[in-house]
Amino acid sequence: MTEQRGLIVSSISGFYKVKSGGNIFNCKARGIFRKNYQKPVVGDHVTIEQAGNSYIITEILPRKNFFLRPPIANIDLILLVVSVCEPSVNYLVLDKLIAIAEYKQIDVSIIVTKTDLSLSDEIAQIYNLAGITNIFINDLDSDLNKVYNLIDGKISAFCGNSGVGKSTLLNRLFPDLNLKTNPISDKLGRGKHTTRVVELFPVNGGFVADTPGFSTVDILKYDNISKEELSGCFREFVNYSDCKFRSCSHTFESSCGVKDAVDRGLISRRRYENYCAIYNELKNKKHW
Ligand SMILES: Nc1nc2c(ncn2[C@@H]2O[C@H](COP(=O)(O)OP(=O)(O)OP(=O)(O)O)[C@@H](O)[C@H]2O)c(=O)[nH]1
Ligand SMILES: [Mg+2]
Ligand SMILES: [Zn+2]
Repeated sequence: MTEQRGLIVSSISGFYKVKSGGNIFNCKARGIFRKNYQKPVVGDHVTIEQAGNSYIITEILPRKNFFLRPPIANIDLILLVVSVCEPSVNYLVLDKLIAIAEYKQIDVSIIVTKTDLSLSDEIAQIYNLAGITNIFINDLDSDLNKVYNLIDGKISAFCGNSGVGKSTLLNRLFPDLNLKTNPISDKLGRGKHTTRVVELFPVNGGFVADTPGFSTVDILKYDNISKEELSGCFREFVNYSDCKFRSCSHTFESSCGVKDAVDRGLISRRRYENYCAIYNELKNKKHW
């Protein structure tokens, strides 16, 4: 049997599409993976082998990084998509996602949609101060070009709340994708969870992943960041960590460089408050 290498581009209830060379192979995973609590995910580099009329995934090659939600591996860039309204930005969720990306040392940027419906300087103010790239998508080619430049040659995952317009944006960037989109629900003002699975698409100069939307992020369940590691996941804090106490948590201590920077307007108060909220969640982790 000849083995060949490929990249998992989709996964639906135990069936995988693996891109190898110019072809797509429909595969199932070898039974041994489940026994070892391993599960191939989209973005995995794998080896596949023909077995009769079908193909099986025989090995998952080592991962550069891994996300449980959305389930995806080997990402170069995470694009966190938020909309100025319908639904409006949940900054706590956004800062959690940024922290997780920083923890995994994956490049992260923010893309802002629905700027035709409402104006918001807040997002740019907060994240420029933090040094996190944020792109506002208006009906201009120049804005799309900013995104093309960002994702060029990379494997990029578009992530964010349901209904913010991830699939719509991907369709604008790459009209051939023809992804399904849906208006948000009138009654609840929430997205309809239109995209159901993670899927990776080869595009000019890289791969893009569309992912299902979500509304909450449980950093405790999905990642093992310790409270001591959290301030390292807020990149702008690093410049101001000249605190009196060596192991300063930047929450209750006196003579804290981070708190001082917040008071002087050098760190966004919003980011800082979310840091404290996440810190407290992590602190209380043991209790349950
Ligand atoms: N006015 C306006 N509407 C937009 C914009 N982007 C997306 N929408 C609309 O928002 C709705 C939701 O868009 P989708 O692309 O389905 O959202 P999604 O993020 O893929 O949602 P899920 O697949 O559920 O996670 C659709 O009705 C889009 O037409 C925008 O920039 N402006
Ligand atoms: Mg979608
Ligand atoms: Zn401090």
